[in-house]
Amino acid sequence: EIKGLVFDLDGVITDTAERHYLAWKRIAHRLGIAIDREWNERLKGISRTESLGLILAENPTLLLDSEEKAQLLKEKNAHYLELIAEITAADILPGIPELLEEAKNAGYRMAIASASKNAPLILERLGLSAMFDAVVDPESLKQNKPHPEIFEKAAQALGLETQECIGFEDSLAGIEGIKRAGMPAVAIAIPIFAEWLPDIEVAATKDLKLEEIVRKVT
Ligand code: B16
Ligand code: MG
Repeated sequence: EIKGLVFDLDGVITDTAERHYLAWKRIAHRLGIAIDREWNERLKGISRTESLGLILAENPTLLLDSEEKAQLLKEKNAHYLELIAEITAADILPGIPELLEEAKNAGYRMAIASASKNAPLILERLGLSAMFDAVVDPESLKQNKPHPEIFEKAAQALGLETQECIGFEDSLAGIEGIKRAGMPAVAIAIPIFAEWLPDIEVAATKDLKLEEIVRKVT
């Protein structure tokens, strides 16, 4: 029986994925590396440090020391914080407020499993902090997505088995993590799949229908 819902944040609850992309694009551009939206798919759900690693790998002749890398990480986050400075409840993705409300009323426990260290701040700005019973601290993880740890911890924080939860993700790394955790997975707006397939696919958050999703995975 499904008793819990575990949500990714960026790209699922709110469109911060686009802002992460814009912030990274600026950093990449400065390094003479061109990235586009399609290339950016691989950064979704990936930690800040690992994201920089993937960008730098695009130009192996660039050799940066750890101080320079730390500086770039700082700049990326500063730029990202600028881009999210003005977000409000109006930036919650279409259909999400209704979905969360319906789930809450139906008694589902809900958690956030986001790789973002900015997740608590963003939830606060969206006015959604009280909606969730748990927010996994990404700093507490030994392994990042696509490892299942973050989803296992989310279920644990809700006092549930992973099989009792449904995971919602907009990233390939996230879908893999959810499936490896033993949870049914709902993919939102993911253009291509690799090895791990979701149980349900929707083109956009507005297409998420809670009852239908729960019915399909049980
Ligand atoms: P931060 P999610 C992830 O959040 C983003 O998808 C990814 O693009 C970002 O680099 C990562 O969080 C780390 O974010 O720099 O704010 O700590 O999709 O797992 O909610
Ligand atoms: Mg995401």
